[in-house]
Amino acid sequence: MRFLLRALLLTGLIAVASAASRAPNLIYIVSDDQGFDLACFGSKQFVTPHLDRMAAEGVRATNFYVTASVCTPSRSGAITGRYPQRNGTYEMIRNNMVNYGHRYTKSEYAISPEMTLGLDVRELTFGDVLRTAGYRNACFGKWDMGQARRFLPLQRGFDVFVGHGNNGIDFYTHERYGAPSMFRGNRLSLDDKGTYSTDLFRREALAFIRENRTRPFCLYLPFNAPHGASNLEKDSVQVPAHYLAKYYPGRSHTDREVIYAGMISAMDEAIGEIFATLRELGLDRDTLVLFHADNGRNGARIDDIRLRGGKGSGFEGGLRVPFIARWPGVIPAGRTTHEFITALEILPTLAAAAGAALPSGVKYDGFNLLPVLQGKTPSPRREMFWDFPDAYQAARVDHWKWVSYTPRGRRGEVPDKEELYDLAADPGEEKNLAAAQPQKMADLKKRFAAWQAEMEAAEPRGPFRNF
Ligand SMILES: [Ca+2]
Repeated sequence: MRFLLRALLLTGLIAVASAASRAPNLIYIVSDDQGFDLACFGSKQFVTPHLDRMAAEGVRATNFYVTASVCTPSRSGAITGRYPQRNGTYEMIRNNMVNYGHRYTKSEYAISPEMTLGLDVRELTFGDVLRTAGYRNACFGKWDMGQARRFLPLQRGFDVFVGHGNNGIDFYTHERYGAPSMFRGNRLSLDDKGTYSTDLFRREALAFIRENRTRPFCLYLPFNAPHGASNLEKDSVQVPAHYLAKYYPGRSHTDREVIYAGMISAMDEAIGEIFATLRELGLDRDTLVLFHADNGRNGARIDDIRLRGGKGSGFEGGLRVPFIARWPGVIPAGRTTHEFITALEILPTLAAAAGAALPSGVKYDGFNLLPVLQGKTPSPRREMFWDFPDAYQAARVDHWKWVSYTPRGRRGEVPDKEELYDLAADPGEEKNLAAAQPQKMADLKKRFAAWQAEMEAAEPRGPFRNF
């Protein structure tokens, strides 16, 4: 208790401690390739009653950004609390240039990037940080930080793991390019082959909550939904038919958008069961739950798109995603915040809620979000930067956004485009102000160059940098 009190004093969280009766449970849920496709964010055609209820009982954020518009570097930023360029995992960890339908042999897969690359083992995850405060940590879902043993969650601060270490799997066979990919702990397991992966992660999450109901726990639940399958023909239906039939009775069940929406509804139902279990066990008020998408929507054109671009792009539709936080009694219900916040804030927020001190000697790029979510202080964040190889560079400084991108092909083959937007007036990035505001654009490029220099000067880490 003395340790907890000291840690709370250090993190300035006495107000939180008096509202919560014990060290809170932490549940951090991530969806995969989901844009603002939730009814509570205005996409009325999506059936997401449980996430909508979470938003009604908590805070919804409209200006939350991830660190990249693709899976791996987005997740590495949140897991470590550090820019991907600092932690070294700034690109995808995947076997590039493989067509759908390719099947690896076991030995061929064993030496491929997906098996040999991972998040630098010197990096600390939020699991590592929470352990110092006595938390029991689980990860169920898409780890995506490498799948050689040294990269798997049990070696990275987590006590329990069921999921896949690579970027994407078939939701039923759990294979990627023909390679079995579902781990139980450190071992590949075929025990659950055939079980829809959203159902599998839900089942494991519910069991973990029950088993640990008398002690503080952290449940990291990175769903692979609604990401497409990675090793099959592109049109395979990766969701149980009853979700399609229940929610979209009038439309074709092979319609890609209907499948996408059904996958989101299956995930939403799983999240609803988690909340029901928290209520049943009396843990509802002792649990902080965070939810966001890892990047924007992948391709599917659904009629109420309001942001430009999607997965893989430097525009808002790739980088800005839905975020919801709920902690009854600590975070007010029914609030919407328009403050500028990012996934770099996740680790410091989990640590602060837990009363865990951040490790000394580690440079973090974010801050504790709780006072912002509570409406007590404005966000201290003024700027954010992105740099994805061969695709885009971007900076947001206050409400200004600079983006440089390759319009097609690979970077360098055609001239990059450079654009400037005033997000306060033009969140859809439709009115390019580059010619009208040359000084503003120069200012943003200068900030980007300074950030880039800082990243290059940082201790080199990760699978891609040459050191
Ligand atoms: Ca993703």
